[in-house]
Amino acid sequence: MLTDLQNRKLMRMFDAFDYNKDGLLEQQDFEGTAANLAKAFNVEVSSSAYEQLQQHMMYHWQQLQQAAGAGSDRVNPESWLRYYDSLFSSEEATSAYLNAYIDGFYELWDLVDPAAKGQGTTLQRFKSMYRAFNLDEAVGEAAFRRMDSSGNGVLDRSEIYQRTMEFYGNDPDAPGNWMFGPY
Ligand SMILES: [Ca+2]
Ligand SMILES: [Ca+2]
Repeated sequence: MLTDLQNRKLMRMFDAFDYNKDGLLEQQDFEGTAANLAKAFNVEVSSSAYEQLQQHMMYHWQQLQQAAGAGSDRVNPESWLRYYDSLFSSEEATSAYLNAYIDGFYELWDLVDPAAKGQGTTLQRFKSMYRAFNLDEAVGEAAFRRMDSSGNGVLDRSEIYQRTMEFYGNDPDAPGNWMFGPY
């Protein structure tokens, strides 16, 4: 059972992905977010990176659609929360999910921002991601500073893993709670 804290954070994430703000997740939200990511990172619309980015986001949508929406073309908040509740049924399941998620996240960085290949989650990249989600960049910077526990201006893989684990977890004071801003 998800706690109130987990529900609030997961709904922040839901809202970030709900590009057209109609309270449901659909394919067009993922297309819109892909287009926004491309814009935030100056990826040209006709490039192969753009096409890969669209495919990447479509893959995420299809995974979500199958798992949470039972094949429906819309995912509502209740299904979204139920999906995460079942994902976190065991520590092993959570860890397997997170590792795959973070691999995808790192591929995405290097796809949209090849100039900084292998640099992980820099402040600049994090702020651009916030912009792509139509979130306030200043809030993104504050969130990043909280989450960068080593203070070196980069969220490296172990920090991302830890912060993401915290985002899905249940510690009210964990810095990872800030992944998508105030909650
Ligand atoms: Ca939507
Ligand atoms: Ca760091």
